[in-house]
Amino acid sequence: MPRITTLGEYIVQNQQSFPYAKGELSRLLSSIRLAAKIVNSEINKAGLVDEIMGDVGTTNVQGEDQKKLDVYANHIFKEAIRRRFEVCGMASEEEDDFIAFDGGCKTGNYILLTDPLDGSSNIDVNVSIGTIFSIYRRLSPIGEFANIDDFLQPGSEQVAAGYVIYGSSTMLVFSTGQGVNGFTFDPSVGVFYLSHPDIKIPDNGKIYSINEGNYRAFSEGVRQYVDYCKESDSATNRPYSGRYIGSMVADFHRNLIKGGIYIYPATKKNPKGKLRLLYECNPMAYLIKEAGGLATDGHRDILDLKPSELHERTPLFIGSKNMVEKAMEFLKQEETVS
Ligand code: AHM
Ligand code: MG
Repeated sequence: MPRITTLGEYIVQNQQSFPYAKGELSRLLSSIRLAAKIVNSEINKAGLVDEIMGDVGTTNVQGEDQKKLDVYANHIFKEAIRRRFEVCGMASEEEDDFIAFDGGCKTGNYILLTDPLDGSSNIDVNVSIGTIFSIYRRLSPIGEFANIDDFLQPGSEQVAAGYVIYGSSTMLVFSTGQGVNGFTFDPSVGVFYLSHPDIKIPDNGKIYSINEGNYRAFSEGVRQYVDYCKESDSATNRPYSGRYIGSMVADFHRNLIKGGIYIYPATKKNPKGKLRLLYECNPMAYLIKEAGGLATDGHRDILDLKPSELHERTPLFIGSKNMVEKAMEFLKQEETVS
């Protein structure tokens, strides 16, 4: 019988191999675990209670309607990390500006960026949603308040990243730079168990995930790649299957396990795409790299992009290595033609 490992045991067993290995990152991961459990419990009730469903009546800084659970998840993650003092500052999709924690500024060596509830348009229809997080070492001196430079680091500087998927099972999937591990939550005992050790994404997959309703607004190269996915070719297992949930965490998670590509490209209306570099693309790019896959903006490695603002967006091509490389070939041809 295989040995069962809980997330708590995993953190204790592996903390010596975590970057900087002083126990701080372990405590921070424990805070995320706690917040994930609380948010999970609330999400599971979403269909029952009108009070926690629907819009809260406000918009976030990017003009999107905020759902009640968006705001709730943001609050829970913020409070879970604020109270532990490992984190000196946090930025979130749901906050206009970054937050510098008073307590954490004296002791916290880390900063955290998060999309507390990604795919939130799916909340009201009982479809999987997720929390995404990204962790860096601070650049500002300890004792001072966190500043914007702490948050505008390239993704290559991340020391850990992960997501929680609230799906048919709830899972916490994360990496501290030594591969990707997935933990499944058993709600009857309130414990995450290591269910998916050392996840590797296949180099080739059979799934493409893109909002094809925007087809006419894509560039010529992206359109040609989508057409390529639909062509018949037994040598490359085409046509691929189109799968698009509209929750990046869920689309990403499926493709990570089965192999596939997720694309949110530039469109005529949104020349920088839709997804946010700092708390959506960078953490997923960090995970995919650790799992043996690839993440680019169509031309450059996502992890090499130097952010210039907190809520900046970027096109994203992420997933199985060979599929992402193929998509990039089409974008390159488009450049040489134009
Ligand atoms: P959100 O953070 O406001 O939920 O937006 C991000 C989501 C992704 O999870 C998803 O893949 C994408 O937006 C869907 O967008 P669209 O409806 O334009 O295809
Ligand atoms: Mg999001």
